[in-house]
Amino acid sequence: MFYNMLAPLASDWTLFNVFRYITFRSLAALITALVVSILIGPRFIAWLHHVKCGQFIHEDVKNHAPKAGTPTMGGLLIMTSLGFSLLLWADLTNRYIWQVSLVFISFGLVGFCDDFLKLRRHKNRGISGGAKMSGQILVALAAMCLLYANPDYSSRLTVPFFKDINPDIGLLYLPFGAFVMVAASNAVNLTDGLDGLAIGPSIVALIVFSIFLYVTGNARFSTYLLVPYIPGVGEVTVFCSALVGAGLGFLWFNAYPAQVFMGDVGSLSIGGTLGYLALLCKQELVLAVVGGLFVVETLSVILQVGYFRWTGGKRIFRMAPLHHHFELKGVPESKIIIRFWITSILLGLVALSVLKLR
Ligand code: 57M
Repeated sequence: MFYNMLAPLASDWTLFNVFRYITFRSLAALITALVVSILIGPRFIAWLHHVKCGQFIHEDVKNHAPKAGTPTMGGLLIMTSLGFSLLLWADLTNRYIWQVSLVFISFGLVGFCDDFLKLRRHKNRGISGGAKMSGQILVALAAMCLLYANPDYSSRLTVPFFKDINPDIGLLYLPFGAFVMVAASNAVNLTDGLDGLAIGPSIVALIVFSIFLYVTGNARFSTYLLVPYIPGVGEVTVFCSALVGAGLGFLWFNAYPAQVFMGDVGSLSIGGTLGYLALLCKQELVLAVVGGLFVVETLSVILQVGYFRWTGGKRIFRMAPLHHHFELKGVPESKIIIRFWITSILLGLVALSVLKLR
């Protein structure tokens, strides 16, 4: 709103020029979302308690018992502060801002239905796995159609560290892109099992993608760093920064011991959006590096379930996803969380090196 209202005044008052800069608005968007979520957080959590959004806790991990009744659906707090910040600082005429916001809201809606039913039904039963997956696929395919129809987006893949390898996968780019989004959405959801475990690495990935998006939307930087130039997409940096702010504000309350969980409304929306951001800056494969922690958590589940079926009941890990394995080995929750964060920061730095090493 500020961009659309104040930037045109720059011709009369040069001071208003700052509203044109993506960097200035990104910083402002981050601070706004962070402050808003910290300010409204306590009331919001009290409201979640009031409407009985307490989390059902499984009995198989004993040290989670004290978490019973912690309100879930904190993703709505992230959504509110993100929306407020975007309305103030984003260029509301930019199509990518609307696309990425729609992706965020639509994945969030699928998660909301699941959370809502889990709370209202007996024994934590949400929507069926099939219905949830269909919802995610539908949203992802719709988003991919928008990208595919956009002449600025090619169906070529960017391969990290190899500037000359750009395979064109043609129409397969549609299902491939949808897979990236759905996989990212579920991977973040699987990781969301300890306080701050999902939001920390998500923030790291968002910071990395905000840098990629800024470069991709800038003609000079993209030419210098040999990444595809896509006009207009740099504005999504403002979205990423606002989400970083909203995520940090959520972490304020989700930090161990958590006062609120994000719920599927938070994990599915953040994960699906991370997938879309990777597609928007044409760094689809870099997502597997920056989101390496999510990949490892998901692989631990695939391996565990596969091995369990193959051997008729044996396990590789004490329990999957991987964070439960460490918990059952007696590693304190806060230690697991911090170590996972450190790993994700390292992976974020490796992902950023893609910009220069090729
Ligand atoms: C949801 N949800 C958390 C919270 C959060 C196939 C199988 C691996 C699926 C997997 C699964 O259901 N994963 C997706 C994970 C739950 O958190 C809620 O869910 C939202 C995210 N969707 O926002 O609302 C619990 O996680 C804890 N938590 C925190 N802090 C947070 O900030 O402590 C969450 C957020 C919360 C809270 O305790 O109640 C979850 O873990 O359920 N299933 C599992 O992960 C289960 N693993 C399993 O069954 N493993 C088997 C399989 C692979 C055959 C095995 O290894 O043998 C475990 N889930 C739990 N206990 N809770 C089993 C043990």
